[in-house]
Amino acid sequence: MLDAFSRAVVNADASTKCIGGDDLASLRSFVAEGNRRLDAVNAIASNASCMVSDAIAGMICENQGLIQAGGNCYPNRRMAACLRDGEIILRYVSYALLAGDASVLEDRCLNGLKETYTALGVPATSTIRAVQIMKAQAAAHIKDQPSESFAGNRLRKMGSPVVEDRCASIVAEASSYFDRVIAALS
Ligand SMILES: CCC1=C(C)/C(=C/C2=NC(=C\c3[nH]c(/C=C4\NC(=O)[C@H](C)[C@H]4CC)c(C)c3CCC(=O)O)/C(CCC(=O)O)=C2C)NC1=O
Repeated sequence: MLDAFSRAVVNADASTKCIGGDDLASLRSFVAEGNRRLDAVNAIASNASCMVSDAIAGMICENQGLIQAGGNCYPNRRMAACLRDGEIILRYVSYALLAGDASVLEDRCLNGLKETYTALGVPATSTIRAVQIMKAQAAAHIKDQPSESFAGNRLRKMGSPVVEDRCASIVAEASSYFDRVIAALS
C-alpha cells in the first residue's frame, strides 16, 4: 500500500526524476491540512457503527425483499455478513483517507470484491445503495453538520473547530474513495 509520500516517491522514480515542484506543493498542503485530515478520520471512525447500521437499515427499508426468504440479507447469517461488509468497506475508506491514497482500499478490499459478490449472489446495486448512504453520512460527519431529520435523537456533533469551509477539500477526497467503491462494484 502507498500513502501520499510513498506515492510521490514511486511516481518520481517511475520517471527517474527528483521530487520537485508540484509533488512538493501537494505534500506541503497534505502536511498543512494534517489536523483536518485526522479530525475527518476521527469523525468517520468514531461514528462508524452507527453509520453502518443506519446505511444497511436504509438499504433494507428501500428494498424489503432483501430480508425475506430468497433475499440476500436472509437469514441472520447473511444479515450479519452484510453488516460486517459495510463495516469493512467503511474501515478501508477511513484508511485511505488517513493515508491520502486509495491503494490500501483498492488492494485489500475492492480487488476481486465484485467477482466475490457475483459468485455469492450478493446484489451489487443494493451494496452500492448502502455505500451511497455512507458517503452522505461521512460528508455530514466530516463537515460536522449531521442532519437532525435523519439522526433524530442520536444526533451527535463532534464540535469541529474548522468552520470556514467545513473541510471541503477533505470531504471531496473522502467522497472520491466512496466513488471508487461504487465504481468497483458497478
Ligand atoms: C477485507 C476485505 C473483505 C471483503 C470486502 C469481504 C467481503 C465478503 N463478503 C462475503 C459475503 C457476504 N456479503 C454479504 C453482503 C450483503 N448482502 C446483501 O444483500 C447486501 C446488499 C450486502 C451488505 C451491504 C452477504 C449477505 C454475504 C454472505 C453471502 C452468502 O454466504 O450467501 C464474503 C464471502 C465469505 C464470507 O461470507 O465471509 C466475502 C469474502 N471479505 C473480506 O475479507
